[in-house]
Amino acid sequence: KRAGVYKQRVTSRDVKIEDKIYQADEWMNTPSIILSNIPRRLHLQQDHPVAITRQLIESRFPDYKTHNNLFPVVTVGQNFDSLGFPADHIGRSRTDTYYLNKSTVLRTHTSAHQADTFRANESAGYLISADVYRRDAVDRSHYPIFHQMEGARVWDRDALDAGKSFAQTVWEDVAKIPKHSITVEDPNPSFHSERNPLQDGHSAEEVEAMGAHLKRSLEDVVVAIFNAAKSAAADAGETPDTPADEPLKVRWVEAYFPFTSPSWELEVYWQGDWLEVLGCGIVKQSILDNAGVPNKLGWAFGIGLDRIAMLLYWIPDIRLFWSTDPRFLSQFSSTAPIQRFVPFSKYPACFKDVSFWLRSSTSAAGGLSRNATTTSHDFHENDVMEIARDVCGDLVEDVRLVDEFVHPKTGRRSMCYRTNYRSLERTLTNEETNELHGRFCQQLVEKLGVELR
Ligand code: FA5
Ligand code: MG
Repeated sequence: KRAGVYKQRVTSRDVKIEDKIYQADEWMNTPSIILSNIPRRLHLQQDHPVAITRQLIESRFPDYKTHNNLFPVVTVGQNFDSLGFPADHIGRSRTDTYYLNKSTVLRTHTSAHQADTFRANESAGYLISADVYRRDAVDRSHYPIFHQMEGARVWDRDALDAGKSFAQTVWEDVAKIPKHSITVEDPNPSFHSERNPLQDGHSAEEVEAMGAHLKRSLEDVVVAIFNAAKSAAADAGETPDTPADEPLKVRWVEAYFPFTSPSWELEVYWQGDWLEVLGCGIVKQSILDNAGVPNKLGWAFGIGLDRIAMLLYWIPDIRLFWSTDPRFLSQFSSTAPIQRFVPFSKYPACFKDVSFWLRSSTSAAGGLSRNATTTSHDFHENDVMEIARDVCGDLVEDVRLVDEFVHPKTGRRSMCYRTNYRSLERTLTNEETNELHGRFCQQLVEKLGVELR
């Protein structure tokens, strides 16, 4: 047994997800708490804030074909290979991605459906909204299941009107996008030979035009969202941190994705900070070539719906989306104007620390597990996060590393994590938090082989 690698339910057995059965193998690392939430599909739940956010964005792309029911289990080929992820990309590791078996994962992003959707070739533009799954930190803005919307738009080089260039055709479409008057910072050139290169076969004029269409389309989305948020803020009355008349500020920054070039991210200035809301870029031509549409060129974006919904409604904790409490759900309506979420009373926090020695790394064999820079060879923080989720479900608000040191003589590494136990719906009893914490510590020992201090 490989030391410390978090191997949960590694025995060969069937995993049933709705009406489909998958054969698990030693790559299986998806806990039942994740599997049991797959049917929720919050982006389709009537009057759920994630669904309302999806509908608001869809309304800005009236001619795009929507796909909202794509199944979350995909192949490694769909999630990574088809998009040009290198074989050693960190995203492929079992510390970051939920596997059912060596070749089957829960999609980590909606881009997993890009190649298939381009291949189906049903429309010039499409939108895909779906639940996505990532092993990640535990805090108020991260949850192992969240929702993305993928969007893409292509133009056919072989189907241009007589006498019109590709770039002219695209610029005419740019002119159809509603104008806005917000402040957009976009200090970088549209592409850069080293940092953000053009692809072979794409001219500067073509990429300038598609980049403009992409950026104007997404600025339009952000304007629609923030206008809705601002009128909700105005309804709620001005507060010092949220002046309703504060102008919206957005900026474009250079980015990198294996499946687009050039690539950008859009950030929004919100409550004193720049917040990343989406990634996008010019689709890699190899993806369109492999999808049987080599004559098409276009752009794609991926936006986090939960994050947008949190901004739109002022939802303070991402766990709330999963609540079935009517005090939460009754506050949202797809037909009424957006109104700011009114938190029901905040229940007390309960902090508990756990300190432990990591297993010495001499027994680590490498291989499947990846290493966080701050930890020893066979330890990954996401394993701690997942044990917390597994034991505590939504009763854990936050888990963070508060101390770490290496013993000067033995070379062993000690870590201390602080867990905040808090329910969104009620006050937890002392017995309950003690019991949760006890089980959390015990699972750390059993699953990670650490030694409690
Ligand atoms: C992607 O997932 C790319 N597939 C996006 C893309 C699509 C790029 C098409 C180019 C073309 P990223 O991991 O940055 O990229 O996630 C995209 C968005 O999802 C983020 O900007 C953010 O809004 C949201 N997001 C990412 N991680 C989380 C998380 N843990 N919780 C909530 N939202 C998240
Ligand atoms: Mg990102």
